[in-house]
Amino acid sequence: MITLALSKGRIFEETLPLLAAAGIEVLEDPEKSRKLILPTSRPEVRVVLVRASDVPTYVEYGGADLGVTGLDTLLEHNMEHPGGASLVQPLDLRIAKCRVSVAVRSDFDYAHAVRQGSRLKVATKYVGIAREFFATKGVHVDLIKLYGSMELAPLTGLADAIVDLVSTGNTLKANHLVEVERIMDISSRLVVNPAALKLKREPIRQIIDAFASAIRPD
Ligand code: PRT
Ligand code: MG
Repeated sequence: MITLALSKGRIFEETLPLLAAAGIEVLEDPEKSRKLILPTSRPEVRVVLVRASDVPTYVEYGGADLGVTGLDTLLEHNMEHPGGASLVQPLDLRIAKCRVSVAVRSDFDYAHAVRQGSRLKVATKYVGIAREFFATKGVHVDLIKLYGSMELAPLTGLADAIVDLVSTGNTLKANHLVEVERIMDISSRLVVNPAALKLKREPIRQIIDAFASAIRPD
């Protein structure tokens, strides 16, 4: 049995064409079914649905043989679990693209605050990425960990800035926030458990090769 960990939503949707290239069709719609283990058209392959931020954990500890996860989630996972068994990362799937950026209220003078060497309050789900970014820049920050709705933090005075994912920029605009720094570009990665890759080499290689052949260039 080969177990693939996916999260519902954009990662699931954008992985479907790659699965199709591997001859794998998921037999149930996760938006309609309550099942967390989904059978596929290949009896030896199943999909498990987990929280996006749990995909690296499932694959690292062997709850799944492989998974699809955003680079944001993968980097943050690796920073929170140093010394964890390293995941094999054979492919950039070029799906679920976005960027990690710093955003502030449109009336906040970020450049001035940075020049002044002010201490910035930064709210984010990406504490590891944010800490490294501001440390490299030489900006002192107080990091406030949030689990969602980061956009609210500058509007309520909880923080001066946020570090969050941006794709179209519409969410920032709707909340009167502006992007002031682009930290990194993000896409989703295939991750594989190293022991599974050894034990189930042939079937896993076949899936990696099929995914590779189906990656779309920009
Ligand atoms: O929701 P949950 O807490 O379970 O997990 P999650 O939010 O991490 O999962 P999900 O499915 O929302 O995101 C999974 C992955 O998709 C992320 O880890 C990214 O790698 C990738 N991705 C790509 C995005 C976006 N684009 C994106 N736009 N993830 C989230 N967003 C959010 C962003 O946080 C912001 O709130 O969409 C909003 C901004 O979108 P725009 O288009 O208005 O800029
Ligand atoms: Mg989400």
